[in-house]
Amino acid sequence: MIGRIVASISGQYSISDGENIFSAVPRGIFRKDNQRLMVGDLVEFNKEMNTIEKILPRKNELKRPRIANIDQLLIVSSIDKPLFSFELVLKYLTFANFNHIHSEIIITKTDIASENEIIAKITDVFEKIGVKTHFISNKTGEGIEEIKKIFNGKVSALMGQSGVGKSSFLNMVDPLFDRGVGQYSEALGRGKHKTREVILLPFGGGFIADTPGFSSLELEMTKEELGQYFPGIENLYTGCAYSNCIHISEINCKVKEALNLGILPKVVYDCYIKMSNEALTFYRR
Ligand SMILES: Nc1nc2c(ncn2[C@@H]2O[C@H](COP(=O)(O)OP(=O)(O)OP(=O)(O)O)[C@@H](O)[C@H]2O)c(=O)[nH]1
Ligand SMILES: [Mg+2]
Ligand SMILES: [Zn+2]
Repeated sequence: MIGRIVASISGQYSISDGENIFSAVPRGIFRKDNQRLMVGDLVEFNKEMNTIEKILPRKNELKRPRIANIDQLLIVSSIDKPLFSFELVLKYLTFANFNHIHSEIIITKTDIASENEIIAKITDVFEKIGVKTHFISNKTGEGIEEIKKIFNGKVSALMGQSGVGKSSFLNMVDPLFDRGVGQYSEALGRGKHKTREVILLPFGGGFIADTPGFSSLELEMTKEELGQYFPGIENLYTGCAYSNCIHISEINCKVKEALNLGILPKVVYDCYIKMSNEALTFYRR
């Protein structure tokens, strides 16, 4: 039978065939070939022997969160606690683009936004660079009904820092998910890493992955790649005069032109420059 791995706990895997959940372990052959199973993997399994026989080819795989075969990444970020950061969200968006995975943004905790300006600013910036943004509150339920349809028939993964409300959000989508919810720590400026494992939860004919939060993400990209995948720049760079333009001091640069015309938001360009300074300087072979 063919099924999808939805969870893994110390060498035991839970497999969904779309209706039922089976428990199975990989056959010895996996260890020999050094093949490692991932949540999201489509596998051939033997339901009598409770063994996983084969991994089907993956359409994509991510290291962080560790998951395979997803259709979209939903980047979750809170307005406050932890404080919203354009830099972090743009980094996650770049990561999604680099992996050729569609992404959208979910902004949580609108109920504790001290002013509406930040919501207006976030809306404006991401609208300008063509990324869809959803605003929700897991406390008041604002925006929850509207967002549910984006999950239909897709495998989606939530991604974002600890404490932004990924698990809380899933409980709002379906209370039966019964996800454990952690606490925001003022001292740490983030949550306390409540969710420890990636798990796929069935919803709307597809799945939604709850994932552990993490703050540091190494993009491991060259400066050239950063420009190719950075949101807002990815559609402009081919118009630059120099094919290896990194959009800082070159002449006839489409990116700088868009910035000066107000088409490309300044905050996006500034984050790009900051990340460009941190990016790898060597060329990928
Ligand atoms: N006011 C408010 N608090 C929220 C909202 N969403 C989540 N919280 C709170 O934020 C804290 C962290 O929520 P979690 O759902 O555990 O966050 P998480 O993103 O799953 O965190 P990790 O599992 O550690 O990665 C909890 O105290 C929640 O009650 C929201 O929309 N509004
Ligand atoms: Mg969680
Ligand atoms: Zn340029």
